[in-house]
Amino acid sequence: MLKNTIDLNSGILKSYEDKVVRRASDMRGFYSDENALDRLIENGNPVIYEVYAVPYEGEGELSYAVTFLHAGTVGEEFYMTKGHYHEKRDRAELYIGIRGHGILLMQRGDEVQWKEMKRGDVIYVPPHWAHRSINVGDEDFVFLAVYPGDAGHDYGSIAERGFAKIVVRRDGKYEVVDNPRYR
Ligand code: M6P
Ligand code: ZN
Repeated sequence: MLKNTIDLNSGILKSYEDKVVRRASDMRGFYSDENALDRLIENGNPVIYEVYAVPYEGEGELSYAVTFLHAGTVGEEFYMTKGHYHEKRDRAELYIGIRGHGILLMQRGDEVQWKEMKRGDVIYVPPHWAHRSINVGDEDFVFLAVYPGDAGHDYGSIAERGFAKIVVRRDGKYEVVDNPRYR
């Protein structure tokens, strides 16, 4: 498919091949407050995010995806994606904000960086940096990601250790704080 269309108001991608839906129950181990996550799972197990992807998996190709990250918190931690390293660590990624208000949290070793992301913002994730998006707004946070077709997703290290920082709601605002469970 050489041409596709994104409705830049909604973020809806006209054609896609893969759809991934992650509910609260798919996020076990990723949030700090496990009791809050259990309560959410018992309380309707809401969708946290949806990813609509057009993969081209060969070396030298580019895949892309639109993610709809819904608004909410698990305990005091904002809804977020699992986050991943690329299996091929030296593969970069480009994020483009479409709507809503989010943060892109990046980590390499113990070094952490984060950038606010809104409509029109372009954020470059260099090779070797793990990345996670977080919705700090009150509506969906929607963005486009473009990444090398052979990058691959490595969730293991994030599942085990988490990121060094978490993003929490305090006094109606967001704060990036040390992750008490970071190993
Ligand atoms: C972006 C891209 C995708 C990724 C998705 C959800 O669209 O980085 O590759 O799958 O976000 O993030 P995760 O895979 O970490 O749950
Ligand atoms: Zn990636």
